[in-house]
Amino acid sequence: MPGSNERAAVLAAQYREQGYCVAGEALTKAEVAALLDEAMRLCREEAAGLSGGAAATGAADDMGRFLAIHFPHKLSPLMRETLAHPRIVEVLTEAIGPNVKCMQSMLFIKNAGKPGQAWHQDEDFIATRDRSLGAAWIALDDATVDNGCLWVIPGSHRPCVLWPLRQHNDPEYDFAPQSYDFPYRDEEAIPVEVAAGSIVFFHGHLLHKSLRNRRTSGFRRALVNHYMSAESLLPWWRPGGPHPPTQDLRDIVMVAGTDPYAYKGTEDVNRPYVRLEAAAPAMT
Ligand SMILES: O=C(O)CCC(=O)C(=O)O
Repeated sequence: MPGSNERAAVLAAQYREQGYCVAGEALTKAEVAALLDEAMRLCREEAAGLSGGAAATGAADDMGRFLAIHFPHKLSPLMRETLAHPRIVEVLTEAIGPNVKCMQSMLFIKNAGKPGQAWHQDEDFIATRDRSLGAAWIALDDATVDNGCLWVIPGSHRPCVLWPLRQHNDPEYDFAPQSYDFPYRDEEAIPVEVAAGSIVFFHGHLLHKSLRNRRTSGFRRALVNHYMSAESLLPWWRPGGPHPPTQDLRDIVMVAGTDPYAYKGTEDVNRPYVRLEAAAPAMT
């Protein structure tokens, strides 16, 4: 068995080369079960009261009526702790650098029948100044082609080009805009099927998408956290702020190393909200 340094170095090399890598069995069954309990609690006790949540239709105890909850780490101490899970930090510090901050989490519920998200690159939505954005996508259920796993185009991060984005009407996907006019064919895309407890790491320029959950019952849940180098400022949208954003958003959580901008302090401005398949909140 490789040590954690060796294991992380191999994964980070894949991340750099292919734009993604998979850490299998990264969370224990008990850790996954605790996160699922917490996901259930958020859906039962918190989601309906969040922005976007009141519009959800369906039974009040049905977690499947929400497509996703954004910023769950602001509602759940366990999800906040998970931002800095050792299996995440060991890979990010190899792939991004020694000083890493997190600015976003998303809890995808994706019940049977719910849509996926069209081709996109995360740096379109969270622009870093040094192209250091990366995601840790934690599978809370086995993710397969038929329940809507991630699809990626390996190597598509390499040119570091952000391809054009447009709205779409494809019912396979939710409202989030779609990248188009990129020089890759659909045949180059591969599904990333993983077991619950695995973590898929992917680069902010990697083209990726997910399809509809085609099963007749059951969820495809994932907790997705976004990270970047703490050396880069984060000119990200803030509630009530200018468009395009000009300031350094300090609504961040350090997960490794030291923060060169610690003297600025931190802030708590982004509020958790619910994402439904058709509603269009300001961010994805
Ligand atoms: O999990 C999904 O369905 C989509 C996740 C995704 O595209 C992302 O986190 O950027």
